[in-house]
Amino acid sequence: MSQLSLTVDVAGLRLRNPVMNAAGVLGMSAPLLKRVYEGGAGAVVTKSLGPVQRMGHHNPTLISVEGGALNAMGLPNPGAKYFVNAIRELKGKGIPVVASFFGASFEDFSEVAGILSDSGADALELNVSCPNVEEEMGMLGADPVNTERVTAIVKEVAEPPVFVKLSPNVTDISEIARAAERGGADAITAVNTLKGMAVDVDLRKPILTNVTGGLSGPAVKPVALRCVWEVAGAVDIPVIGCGGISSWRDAIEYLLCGATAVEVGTAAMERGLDVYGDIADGIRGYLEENEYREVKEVVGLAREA
Ligand code: RRO
Repeated sequence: MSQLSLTVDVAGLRLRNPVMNAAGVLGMSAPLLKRVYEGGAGAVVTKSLGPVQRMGHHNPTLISVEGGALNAMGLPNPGAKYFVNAIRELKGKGIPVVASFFGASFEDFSEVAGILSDSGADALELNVSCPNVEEEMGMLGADPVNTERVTAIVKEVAEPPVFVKLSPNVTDISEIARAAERGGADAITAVNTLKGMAVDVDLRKPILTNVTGGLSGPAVKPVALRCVWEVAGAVDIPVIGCGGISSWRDAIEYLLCGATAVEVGTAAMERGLDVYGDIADGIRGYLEENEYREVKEVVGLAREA
């Protein structure tokens, strides 16, 4: 029998394999997240939760574009308090839960982190990188001082590890990653969506009601991979890779660049929930074929020139 293990440890969070769903994708209810886990994910990540219920932007909020999808959901969510029961339900089934969250003020970030910490979530993912809202501090993570401050505020109240999810829409992501690390981040998730837009040539108007949206899917992979490369070279905490992963090969590229685990979003919309197990199986096959016994043996190998 093979000794091979897909288990990974992300800042103390032990996962049966390194593949999670990306926040926002299928993370709106306990039954959907349970299906993500049954599809083979190592842990599930919730939609970003805020202090109060939000309806989000008006439709259209999600469209297909060449090479991926463009979304401007606008942080629709039921509110962190309301989602606590869903988190407990998942925990009751033995499913590791990463609770993604945001705030419209520093006080909000602290309050929501406290609620989600008390819910028993296994990790918190601090979203400072939503490209689709302005007044709600979506892009707090464009600034290193704010990133360090909000991370420190959240760390004061959070019991479980805190992953800080960064934006690719910045000049120097390494600087922001180092700021999060200084604030006490336990891991960095890199990256959120790339800001983009699409125009309807017949209506001669932007397609999304919000005008701009976040680009995800295969088109963003080279950019997101470069971000992971830079972040992994800049900090000593684990990095979770996210952006355009739809096959085990994509996932392995991220691991080789220094990611300890990965998140998959858009591919699940196209391929269904088995994509998580398929990618995990593919990682297993790669390790087997190359005679590795643990995922961590390949993490960062492309960096060793
Ligand atoms: O809800 C959204 O519009 C959204 C969020 Br919170 C985010 O972090 N990233 C994204 O592409 N969309």
